[in-house]
Amino acid sequence: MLTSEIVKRLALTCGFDMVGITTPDVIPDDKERFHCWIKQGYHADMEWLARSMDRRTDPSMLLPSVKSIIMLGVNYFQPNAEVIPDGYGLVSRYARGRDYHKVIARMTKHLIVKLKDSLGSKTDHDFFWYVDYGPFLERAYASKAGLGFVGKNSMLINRTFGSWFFISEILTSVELESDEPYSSNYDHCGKCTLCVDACPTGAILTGNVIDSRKCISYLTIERPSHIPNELADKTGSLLFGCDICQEVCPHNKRAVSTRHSEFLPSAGVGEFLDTQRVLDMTTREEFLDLTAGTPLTRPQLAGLQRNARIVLTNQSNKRS
Ligand code: B12
Repeated sequence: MLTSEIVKRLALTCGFDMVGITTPDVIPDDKERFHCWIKQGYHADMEWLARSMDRRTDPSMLLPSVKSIIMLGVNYFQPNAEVIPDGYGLVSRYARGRDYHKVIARMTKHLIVKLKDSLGSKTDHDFFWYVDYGPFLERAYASKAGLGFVGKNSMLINRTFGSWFFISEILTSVELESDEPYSSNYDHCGKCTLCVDACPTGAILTGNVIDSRKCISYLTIERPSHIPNELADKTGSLLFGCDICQEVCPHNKRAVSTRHSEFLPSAGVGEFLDTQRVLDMTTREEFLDLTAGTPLTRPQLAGLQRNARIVLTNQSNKRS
């Protein structure tokens, strides 16, 4: 027999830092919030988000036999160096080491093997997993499974780890005891507006909502085209991704460094990249030599070079 207690013990032994269990019902408030977000155009060019609206808000469309969802968290926090050297661009923390999709996929598959072992080799129970890219509202279900609450910056914030953690999930036909959700009628941010005030482009809106069209993370990672000057001017030395709304968050004062060496700068591209080195690359091979197996493949060479040019311009404007 597989109990919630066994699932949690196995998840921790597989390297997960957080685990919570919840039921797979549609969450009407989150469905509504997601639909409004798309209707407002806050998803920018990420059309794939609008294409999967029904599946994204109803887990039974992903796995018809689903009875429980195991929500998992992996801490990736690491401190920053004091200063960014001139001519270098900053890589956000989540992207400095190996690609978390790959690292966490491995951990999640390992956990499923252990869960199946506990049920016996002849089990006909279903297990289905995602990390990030599946049509699944990860923060909504993770909050329902007790992993954290949604802050004004829309990050899921955990009492122990703050918001510096990745989320993945296993949908299963096994019926498990659920955890208590984080209370949604208590406002954990209170009157604090540090993240809203610190966002250089004003991307954090009322109602714990991000307008991706202005979010530096979107602009430097997902946006396929030119970044308008009025936004590019505000991205400073940020070459890939943005951590500003998490860095200023008081809940992140308690952050503890990750125990996963795969996410450390030494395992990937590092904390800073020499912008000239990025601009000097001419072939896909050179680009992959630098970025293969890391999240930096996402914007491709042209996108990374666009960001590097913006960093150089911003640094030179700052000097003059
Ligand atoms: C699209 C996307 C983006 C977009 C849009 C971000 C956004 N805020 O929506 C962009 C490219 C901008 C982005 C940026 C980042 N992302 Co991103 N992204 C996603 C993705 C694929 C979908 C998010 C989504 O559906 N957004 C639409 C909005 C409406 O949904 P939502 O933010 O999940 O919010 C829901 C709930 O939180 C809830 N909710 C909202 N407000 C409230 C208020 C209350 C009171 C309650 C109870 C609930 C509630 O309702 C919403 C709708 O159901 C998820 C993975 C996934 N499959 O979910 C990762 C994900 C959210 N990203 C993640 C990360 C790490 C980042 C970055 C930190 C990366 C970086 N350093 O640059 C930034 C952070 C920017 C930010 N402040 O959100 C992590 C977040 C982990 C965490 N602890 O929260 C995720 C979960 C990926 C993962 N598997 O780990 N991302």
